[in-house]
Amino acid sequence: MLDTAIINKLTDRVLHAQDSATTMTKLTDEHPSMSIEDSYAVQDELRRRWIARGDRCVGLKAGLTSKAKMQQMGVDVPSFGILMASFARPENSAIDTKELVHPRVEAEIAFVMKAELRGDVTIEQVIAATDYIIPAVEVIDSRYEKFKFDLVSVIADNGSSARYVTGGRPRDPREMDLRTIGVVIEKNGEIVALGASAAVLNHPAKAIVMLVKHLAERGESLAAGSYVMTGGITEAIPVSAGDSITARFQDMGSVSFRFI
Ligand code: OOG
Ligand code: MG
Repeated sequence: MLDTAIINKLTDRVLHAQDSATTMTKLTDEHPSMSIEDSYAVQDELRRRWIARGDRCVGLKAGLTSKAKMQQMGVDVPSFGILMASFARPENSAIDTKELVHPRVEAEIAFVMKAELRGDVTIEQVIAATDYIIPAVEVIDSRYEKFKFDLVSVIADNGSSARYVTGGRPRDPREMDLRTIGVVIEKNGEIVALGASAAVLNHPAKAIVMLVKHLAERGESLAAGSYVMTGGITEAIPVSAGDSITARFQDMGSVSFRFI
């Protein structure tokens, strides 16, 4: 385990890259012995700093949960990250690319929890603890050059998290087949990616089963009221200023916004 002084120094570096929309070299280049545990320690310190700035933690994200994403990024283990209130943008808003390095968009199913989950839970328990599910688009923006990283480095960069937009229609997960929700992403009116929700670990609630297990290993639980993004269903789509994005979710409406 890296010592606290090094974790703090690495957090400075990540925060600087995120705040200034600049790239950094992979943290593992300088610290080849860095572990996944160290990366989650950097996330803890990032959260502490964001809260000290007046931000609020609204939930968590799972990433690298679909084959399309794992293949695109060359990583085969899910990652988890923190979602702060300041990352959220309203539907139909304009997202400023000057604040980002090389953004990409991902269509995801988000869960809003109504009961706490802790330890080893089943998909059925996740669904019972869910208030509603809702369409979401995550804007990821790796702070690593050329969007290239390893699992340890990407976790320390909070899973490339940058912005997210939630919208469409909230649905009761007990009224839907969560494996067969069709999703298309349109960029400037053209379909650029499509898939179905089972792409995420055969069932998007499985991402929450894994998240809760990860939290338990760290002595934490998933709090009631948490907003959780379960991971991109398709590969992520690069975007630039001028692009309009609409993600359409079967029986759940759509989420639209643009980049300036
Ligand atoms: C890591 C984050 C992946 C997802 O939904 O799979 C992620 C990355 O690809 O940069 O958020
Ligand atoms: Mg994502």
